[in-house]
Order: sequence, then structure tokens, then C-alpha cells
Amino acid sequence: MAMRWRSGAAPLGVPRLAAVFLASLVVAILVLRPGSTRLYNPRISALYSPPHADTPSHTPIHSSVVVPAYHERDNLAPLVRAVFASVRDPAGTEVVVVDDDSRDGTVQEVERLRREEGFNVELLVRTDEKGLSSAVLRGFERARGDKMLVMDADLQHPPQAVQPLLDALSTSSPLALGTRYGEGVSMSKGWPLHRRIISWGARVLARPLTSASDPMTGFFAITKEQFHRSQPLNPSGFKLALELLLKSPLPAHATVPEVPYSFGLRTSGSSKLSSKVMLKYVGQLVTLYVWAWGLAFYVVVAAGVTLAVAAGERVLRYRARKLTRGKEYPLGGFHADAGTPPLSPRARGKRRDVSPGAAGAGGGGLAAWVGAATGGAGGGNTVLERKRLV
Ligand SMILES: Nc1nc2c(ncn2[C@@H]2O[C@H](COP(=O)(O)OP(=O)(O)OP(=O)(O)O)[C@@H](O)[C@H]2O)c(=O)[nH]1
Ligand SMILES: [Mg+2]
Repeated sequence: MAMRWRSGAAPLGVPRLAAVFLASLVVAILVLRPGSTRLYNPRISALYSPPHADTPSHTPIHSSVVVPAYHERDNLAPLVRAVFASVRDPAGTEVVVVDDDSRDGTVQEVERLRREEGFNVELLVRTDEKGLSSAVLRGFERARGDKMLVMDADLQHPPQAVQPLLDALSTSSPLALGTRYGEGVSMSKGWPLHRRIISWGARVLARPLTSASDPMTGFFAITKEQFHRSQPLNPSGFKLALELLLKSPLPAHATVPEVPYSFGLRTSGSSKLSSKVMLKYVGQLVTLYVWAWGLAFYVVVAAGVTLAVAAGERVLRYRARKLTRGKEYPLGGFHADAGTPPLSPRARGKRRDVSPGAAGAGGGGLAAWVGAATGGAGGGNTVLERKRLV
């Protein structure tokens, strides 16, 4: 393929790069602007109405373990048993399972756990909504405890870590995160390489937003009070902890404790982490960046695009030069037809005959070509040069 780039062309100067920057800025604002209509506002949630201050709540439940579940029937019994076995006060604890109409026997299983095994398990079956984050948000609405903890149904989050995570909550730390990257813990060895890479990439992308070691965690705890303090949240996606981390303003001097836990392998049921979920994560990140940085985010994106264009131009220019290296064209300029064979020594000898004409034309590019074409010495050689150039 003939290369069109000419090394003689002027490099992209400041005015052109400024135009690229402005165009990218406009496109970034138009394309990446988040819609605010479908956000979830914890303060005006549909189901939950906080008790009035003068009517103290008589519920003995102080901790709620919210479990989003989709096709997880076989995991529910081991999970519920392990959770109640590991908490300090089982009578003051409830498990709230939020199922998205799995129709896999989850309803019967929860009923059985309540009736036959006597566990305090609530079940919310949603038929009009789907998605992990929104399931957790609905679970929060249902939860009666002042402390709420979220964990997966598939036993990847160790039930033994439930009590330490609940204990990490206090008035000075109303949000606590489980972390897979703390000291003394590890990811299950069976976790496939591609999952590790995805997890690493997701963390890197979120790094400028938070210093938390595992903002992608699905294992976290929050007080109800802190939840209601939150700004409207994105209910779509997988990463509610990251939303809460950024959008629920902590009281002065509050900290976010991290409780290390070893991430296990799913032994039953199947993963819901699809490429669609990953794309949604990128969308969620974009809205969070806009939320946190405002116009500065678009400026960073536009600056990135401009840098990429400038770098791309340099690479093309460099490649073009490399392609013609060794081809000796006497007339200057750049003729990067990679398919053109180099001149033979004989032709080179003849070519020398025409060079005075070229020199007479004053150097490179089109002017040199014209000079050679019109130079008086050796019309035959001029034809040879013309062939080389087209
Ligand atoms: N209610 C509800 N729960 C969901 C939905 N998607 C996922 N879940 C649950 O959320 C938890 C986390 O989902 P997983 O598929 O285990 O995601 P993951 O842990 O990142 O992926 P694996 O490591 O492959 O298990 C599980 O308990 C799922 O059943 C959903 O759309 N609705
Ligand atoms: Mg899982």
C-alpha cells in the first residue's frame, strides 16, 4: 500500500493540537455526560421509612446481613447456617436474601430454613427490577438492623469474617470494607488468571478516586444512618461499595476501616460476572469520575486524546522515515511507496547526471522534482526519475 505521509509535511502545531483538544472536550462532554434520572436516593427510598425519633424501635434486630442472590438456592443453606454460627448474637441478627425471581426453588429453601431450622431469614423476591447493586439497595430498605452488612451468597466471602466486619462499624467509622488485599490474606489459588487481571485493572482504574485497598469489594458493612446520609447512588452495576465510599459523606475525623479476608472459590452455582457487567463497571466509573471531578474529568479526557493524537503523529512520522531509509532519492521529499525497488547502481550513476538540475532547483520536495524535470542535462534520466516518483 502506498504510504501517503510526507516527512516534509508540517508537524501538528499548537493551533491544530488546540483544535483537537477543544473538539475532544466537546465530544467528551456530550458522550460521557451521565444521566441523573435513574439514580437511587436513599433518603426518599420507596420501601423504607425510618422510625420517628419519639417512637423507639422495638425490634431486637441490630444487625442485618443482606445477601443478593440470583440462582443461588444450593448455596443458601450452608451460608445461612455458617453466618448464624459465626455471629456473637444470633438472636439479634437477620439475613435478608434479595432474589431476582430466580425460580430455582429459592423461595421454598428460605421458607424451609425459617420453618425447619428456625433461622431468621427474610426473603425479598423482585420481579420488576434486576441487578446486583439495586438488589442490595432494596435489601437495605428491608433491613431492620442499625448495622447492615453485604455479602455474596456463594460463600466466597467467609462467614467467619462477618462479626469482625460488623465490629469495625462505630460512630467514628460508619462504613467498613472487607479487603482481599490486606496482610495475611490471599486470593484463592484457584482464581483464574484472567479474573486476577480483570480485578487488577478494575482497581487501577478506580485508584485516582479512592485510596481504599479494595474498593471493588462486595463484602462491606455500613450503618443505616450513614446509608441515609448518602447522595443519590447509581443502582445499576456491581460495585455499590465504591459508590458509597465516594457518595456517603463521612462525619469529621471518621475513618473507613478495612477488614482483611481471604476470597474463596465459588463451589456451587455460576458466576454472574459477564462482559456486560464489566462494561457497566466502566460506565459506573465514568459517572463517578464526573461526580467527583466535574469538568476537570472532561479536561483530563480531552488532554489524553490530544496527547494520543500528538504521539500517534510522531509515530507515523518516525515510521515513514524508517520506511524510506536506504532508498536514495535524489530529489528530496519523501516517496514512501514501500513496493518501489531501490535504484540499481547503474541507475544511481545515471541519476548523478541529473543532480545538478535538482540542486539547481534548490533542495527537496516538489520544487526539487520540478527542478529535475526541467533541468537541461539528460532528458532521458529525467524520465527515469519521474518513473521512480509515481
Ligand atoms: N439479586 C441479584 N443478585 C445478583 C445479581 N447478580 C449477581 N447477584 C449475586 O451477587 C453475588 C455476586 O455475584 P457473583 O456472580 O458471585 O460475582 P463474583 O463473585 O464477582 O463472580 P465469581 O467470582 O465468579 O463468583 C452473588 O450472590 C450473586 O448471586 C442480580 O442481578 N440480582
Ligand atoms: Mg461470587
